[in-house]
Amino acid sequence: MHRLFPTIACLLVSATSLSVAQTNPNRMTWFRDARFGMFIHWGLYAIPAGEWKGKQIPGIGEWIMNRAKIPVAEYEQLAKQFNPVDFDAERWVRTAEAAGQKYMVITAKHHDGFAMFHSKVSKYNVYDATPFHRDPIAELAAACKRHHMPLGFYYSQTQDWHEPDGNGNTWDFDPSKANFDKYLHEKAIPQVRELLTNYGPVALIWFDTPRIITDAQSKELADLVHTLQPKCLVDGRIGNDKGDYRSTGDNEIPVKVLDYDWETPVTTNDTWGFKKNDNNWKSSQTLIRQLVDVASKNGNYLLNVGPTAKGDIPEPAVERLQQVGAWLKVRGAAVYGAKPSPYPYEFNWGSVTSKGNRLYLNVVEWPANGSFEIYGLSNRVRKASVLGDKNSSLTFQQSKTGGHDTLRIDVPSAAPNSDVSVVALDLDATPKVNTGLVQQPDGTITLNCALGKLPAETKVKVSNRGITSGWLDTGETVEWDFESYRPGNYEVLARTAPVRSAGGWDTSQWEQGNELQVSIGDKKVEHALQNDGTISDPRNPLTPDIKSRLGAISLEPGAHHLKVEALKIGSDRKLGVRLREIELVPAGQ
Ligand code: FHN
Repeated sequence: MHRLFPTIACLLVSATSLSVAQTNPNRMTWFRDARFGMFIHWGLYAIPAGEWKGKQIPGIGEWIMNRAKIPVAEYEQLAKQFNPVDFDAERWVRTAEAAGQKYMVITAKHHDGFAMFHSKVSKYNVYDATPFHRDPIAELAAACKRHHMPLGFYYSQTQDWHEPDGNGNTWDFDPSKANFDKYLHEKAIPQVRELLTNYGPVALIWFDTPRIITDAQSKELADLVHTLQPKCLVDGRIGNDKGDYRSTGDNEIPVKVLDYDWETPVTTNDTWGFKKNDNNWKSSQTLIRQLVDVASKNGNYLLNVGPTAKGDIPEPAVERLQQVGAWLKVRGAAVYGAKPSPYPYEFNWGSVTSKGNRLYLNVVEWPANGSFEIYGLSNRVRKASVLGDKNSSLTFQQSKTGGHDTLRIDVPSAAPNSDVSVVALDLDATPKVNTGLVQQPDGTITLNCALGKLPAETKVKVSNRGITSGWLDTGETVEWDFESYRPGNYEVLARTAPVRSAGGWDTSQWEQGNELQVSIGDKKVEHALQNDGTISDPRNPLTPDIKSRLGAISLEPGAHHLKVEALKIGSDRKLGVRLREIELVPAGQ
């Protein structure tokens, strides 16, 4: 059995006292412009591809060792079979390029502890332990260099199921005996040093699952990276807030524009590492929509592929990447180097990106009636056109009715693109919009918890996706100010989310019985949450929400204040109120 080989002296770089931002403020520029990258999960787990000893193992493919509790001695044997004869680094880079991806990140070492590069630190690596006897990371680095494609390395710094001192393997080793600091200094740090020394300029190191890593250890790692390669970025999952940018949860798209640099890793199907029976591919429309939505909120979209044990990126993934690339070829201006939406909230019809005096309306739900409306833009519009159509010039009207700015654009009745059509607006100056919460042209008023106010003293937290947690007490509240423009009766709907279960997000981890009161001034409705229908969120399709009708309220046009309060926590399972938003929908709509 290969064991940890501490053959390289651990020369620890002394911690610099300067902060990251002070040493290299421009490190982020390329990343901000790129917006779209390729993530590659490739390792020994591609051989079992989700099946062990004839049994399908639930969960993501690269976790098979953990999920099936495969002993190190058995899992190691996979190395002897690893011979990806189809691997062609050039082809992978060309695939990423054709998809319009501007950087690539590959698993140099995942939680299984197997290095996909020629490491001198541990013989448990692709060069020494397999019949392949090549260094795919070196080949990929060379191909990326030829194509000027920034390349980053994923490195699992805490979990290492191959090592007694690494974190996570409880089936071979006794965690109480693990010396994580020894592991960090004898394997992780020396291997990160190899990656940053032997493969040319590294765009970023993608650490993952920080778990037990301490503040000092995260800092030591980040300092090592920045000392060896000052331009190399460190992702947010290094832990303890020591990254150059923040990482969201897997497949998680935040609900609002964030004023810092961030990235979301996203699967093309459900797994990261190849799994032969996972055919739950996202449509190219979903991928394109997510990409522009992420850009509209100031983020980067790192889209994963899981190559097979032979070294091929699965065909359904390649097809989708080509479709995304074809879309970007025409409409990339709305994504690359784009700044986020000036509106803080989401639109039902799509998303907004911006660049200088231009706004891009990225429309998924193209209006059937030939008229597209948006409120709250106070600039003069000089021109409206369909991006990608040189001859396009759309007529439009701007008005100030009922005290609010309305832009109405006459659009063709058929969507210019079946995935996401982009309308470019040339403005008289940089975009100026009403950032308050307002009724939308379709009549709906959406009040997401991420944009609401919580009391100064509260146990409730709001996630990136705008969902409350820790709401286990009555009396807790969320409040919003908003403006409505149309008089009438409105249905009051609560949208709540289940808790994640072992199998992912499903509605089994949701419970009814919590009772909410919604008040707008002296008008009130109250009702227990019941399941009136499941809605899948097109931005986060893996995560269903549940709609509950709470009653109806009449509204006059004007400024309003809405408060939602828990009157009863009827929760036996103590899942609490997982409120995402209150929606007001014109009655009968
Ligand atoms: O446990 C890993 C998982 O295998 C995969 O690498 C993802 C990618 O973001 N990260 C971890 C879970 O969040």
